[in-house]
Amino acid sequence: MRFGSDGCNLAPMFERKPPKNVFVLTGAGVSAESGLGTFRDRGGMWARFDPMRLATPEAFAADPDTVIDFYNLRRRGVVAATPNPAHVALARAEAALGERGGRLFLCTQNVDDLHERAGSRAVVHMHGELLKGRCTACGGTFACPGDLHVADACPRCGAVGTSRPDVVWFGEMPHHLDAIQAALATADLFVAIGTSGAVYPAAGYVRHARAQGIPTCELNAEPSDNADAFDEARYGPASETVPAYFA
Ligand code: BJW
Repeated sequence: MRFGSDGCNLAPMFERKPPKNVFVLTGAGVSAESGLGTFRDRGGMWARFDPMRLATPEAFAADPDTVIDFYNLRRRGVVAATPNPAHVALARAEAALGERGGRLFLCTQNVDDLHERAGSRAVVHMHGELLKGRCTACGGTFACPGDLHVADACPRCGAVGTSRPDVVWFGEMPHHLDAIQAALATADLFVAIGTSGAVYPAAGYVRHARAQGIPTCELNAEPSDNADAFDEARYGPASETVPAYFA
């Protein structure tokens, strides 16, 4: 990894002090080239389906079967997908930073497991994980590699009819917010990859980073909604920009 050493492609920003604690925020764009649809691109998920009927607790309460079916379909897509060079580059960057006593904090909004399958060790899923179910009675989570059914019994407490996908819907509190805030507070570089900057609180993290005076960079197919908050931007497919940035 040339990150901060001679020939570093981040020079001159890091000539004097290479980044040690890198905060990476990923979104649907990082998995687009693995064949998983994004949400807000033309033809994206929320252009075809109404998120208020599929991705809110109210939608689930009103029509659990439709919501569960939507996520069962998505889960099958995730299981069939494979990581792309962007996922692999992030896993390598995590290992390389770790070897020199640093840390890459990988905060993903994605509910797929492609970062893990590419070799990333510590992935923080702020919007949950599609391959897990959650019991609304005991709050426990459980592995869910196949279809989920509303009538399934919770494998932890045995309650029936209380299972839901372990994903974060609009109006719900994202997961791991304390760990994310702590990592943001100690980061010396913030990189956002493949996210439109449309969904909060994640979309606000770049401004936290800016307020701390650390460099911020976006790697995206096109300028995001908050592109003006970044010091640097590289536009193109994540499978190319991410390996080049972390080379
Ligand atoms: C490529 C590419 C390629 C394509 N290479 N790039 C202000 C503050 C706080 C909250 C709010 C607020 N204003 C409004 C809210 C409420 C709401 C919100 O943000 N609404 C907005 C729509 C306005 N937020 C919430 O409700 C959140 N909870 C919450 O706020 O709790 C209270 C709270 C208060 C204060 C502090 C903390 C908490 C919960 C949000 C849950 C989002 N859930 C979803 C669904 C998850 C399950 C599922 O998968 O179905 O999460 S919605 C969807 O959007 C999904 C994503 O994780 C999320 C973000 O989308 P992402 O990843 O950015 O995808 P896209 O499609 O938008 O963008 C893809 C990008 O990639 C594009 O730019 C492309 O160009 C690019 N791209 N191909 C590189 N090959």
